[in-house]
Amino acid sequence: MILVGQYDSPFVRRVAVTLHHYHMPFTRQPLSVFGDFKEMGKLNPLVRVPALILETGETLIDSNVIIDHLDQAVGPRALTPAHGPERRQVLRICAVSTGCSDKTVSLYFERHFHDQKAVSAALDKRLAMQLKAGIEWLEHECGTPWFIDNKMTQADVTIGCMLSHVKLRLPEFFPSDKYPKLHVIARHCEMMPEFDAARIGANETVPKKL
Ligand SMILES: N[C@@H](CCC(=O)N[C@@H](CS)C(=O)NCC(=O)O)C(=O)O
Repeated sequence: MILVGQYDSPFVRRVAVTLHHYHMPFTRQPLSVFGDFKEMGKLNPLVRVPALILETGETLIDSNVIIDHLDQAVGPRALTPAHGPERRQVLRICAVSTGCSDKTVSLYFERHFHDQKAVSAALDKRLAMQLKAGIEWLEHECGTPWFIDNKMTQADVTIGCMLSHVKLRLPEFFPSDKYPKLHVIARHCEMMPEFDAARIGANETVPKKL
């Protein structure tokens, strides 16, 4: 299998961590949605990462779709429970966490690709409020040592990847003196070998201009 995308994307990274956790071998093509626009467009018309190219040649897009496929392949070892209230709980937490990543990407791009005076103050404020509310909700719902009881699930993987991305792009939204339970999850995650195997490389970044 080939995982396409850079690890500065929390969506690519949650797929990579999941693949490592399941001990599924893969290689990576760290294409950029900016520098490799044309090549990416052949894999996903929306020019978004991640994509996963299967041995059959079939290409899966969207981290949720890819993880659903990996979960089916791995069976009872899946990080997302197969059914019932436990599954709905993990999926709800993942939805808020990936939503936080969506808001982080939007807010970062709004600031990064505009001159200060061209940034929409109203949009900036709205995105900031949504991101803050998402992180606060997660802190409120969070258990210990893992989000749900004492077992790592896809909720933890997704939150760990979301928080490392927030720290990278918009660190003021995850200060060290707030969100104590989420800081524990973030620390636990980054100590795991599957997270260590999916660290962001020095070249995996966003260009200055579109
Ligand atoms: N729902 C998608 C979101 C993917 C996504 O937003 N990827 C970002 C990278 S962090 C991207 O490729 N953005 C480029 C763009 O939309 O132009 C998923 O879970 O995979």
